[in-house]
Amino acid sequence: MRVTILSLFPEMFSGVFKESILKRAIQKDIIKVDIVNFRDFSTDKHKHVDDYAFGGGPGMLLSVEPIVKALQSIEGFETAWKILLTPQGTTFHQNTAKEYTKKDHIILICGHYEGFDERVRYFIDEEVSIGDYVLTGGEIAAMAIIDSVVRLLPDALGKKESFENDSFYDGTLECPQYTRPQEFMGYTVPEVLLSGNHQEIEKWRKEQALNRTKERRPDLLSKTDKKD
Ligand code: 6GU
Repeated sequence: MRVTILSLFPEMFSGVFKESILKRAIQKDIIKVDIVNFRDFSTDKHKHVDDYAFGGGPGMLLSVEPIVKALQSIEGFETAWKILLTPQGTTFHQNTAKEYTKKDHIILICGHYEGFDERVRYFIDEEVSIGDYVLTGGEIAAMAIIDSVVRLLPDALGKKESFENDSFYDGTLECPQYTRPQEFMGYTVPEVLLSGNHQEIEKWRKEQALNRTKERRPDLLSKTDKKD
């Protein structure tokens, strides 16, 4: 899968792609990441990418031209899935991540400042937000999206990791989990997990996941048929 990021702050990504699962996914050619700084496509001699809003008002808007020129510089941009990151987009969910795993090439456009010239929206496929709060820019949203998509790609996770038990994977939160020691400062591990009875363990895990979801995120259950 190809991932191209349009950003004015490419350095912000240097950490996430150098560690853990994303690093390995790049090394194993599961993803190919390119970062394009759309400041390089400014036609202004001072390399400005933003300007005052027509009609007045505080703050600056990102201009349409550098962004569209940067898009057009990307090989295969016509058929790539172009995502504009803004708090006004539709909310990104686990299902959105699953959908993106089917794409050959996604382009993530990270804004900054007060927003985009509205006409940027003629050149994209989808507008996405990662939740109801405001970030300074789209970069952190892009990292969250890339991370959640890449871990679902075949072979991105090693044998020891898996996503089948992840929260949200089947519409519920994860069940409680324990590792050694069996007792820590008086806190013990539920007996059933030590019983060796795999059927009972499976039943307990399902119940716990469901109870936890009912308690903490009943909204998730109304989206699935897992109520009973
Ligand atoms: Cl995608 N961008 C910004 N700037 N803020 C956000 C967001 C995106 N998603 C939630 N808040």
